[in-house]
Amino acid sequence: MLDFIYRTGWGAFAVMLLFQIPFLLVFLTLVFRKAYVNTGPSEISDARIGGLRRGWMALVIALFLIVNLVSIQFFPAIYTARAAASGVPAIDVAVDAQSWSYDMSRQEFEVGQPVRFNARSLDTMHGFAVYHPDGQVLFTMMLVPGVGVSSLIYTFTEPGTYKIRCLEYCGLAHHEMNDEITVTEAST
Ligand SMILES: [Cu+2]
Repeated sequence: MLDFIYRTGWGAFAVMLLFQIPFLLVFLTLVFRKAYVNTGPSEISDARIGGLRRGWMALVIALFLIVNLVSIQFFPAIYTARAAASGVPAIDVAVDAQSWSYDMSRQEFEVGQPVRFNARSLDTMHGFAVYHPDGQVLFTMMLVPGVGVSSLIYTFTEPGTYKIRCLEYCGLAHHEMNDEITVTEAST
């Protein structure tokens, strides 16, 4: 339903406005008041300023904790650790990225089957990003040459054809560096 905010960029635009406009308005109001309305020393007592400051800090800390606690489950390291701890064996897939293609040991999976992508780059910096059939990025890995294999466990929840794209600029044919994964309904 909200896919258009990912596809069209309106989501990013709205976030930018959300961050810019309220802060700009508060800043301009304060500057205007101090410059033209009340040019004398502050009339607010020190105690009240201290209270405002503590309240503001408490709000910032609460927001920080809430945003992190709610979103942490979407971190690859967290869902990979969860999948590993669940006891369901993951299927290992070797992914070798090389300018400008991927060599994968397997490209067909079933819904609900944890897949451990063991990816590395054989030459320069590459990305390994998996896209949902509707266009959203599910996860992306940055493959740095020389650091060995990076692993991530992902469990597909819907059948379809998933696009893979490189999201690290890697040379002239970077835009051609893509592949596909096919996910089918669970057979059991
Ligand atoms: Cu690339």
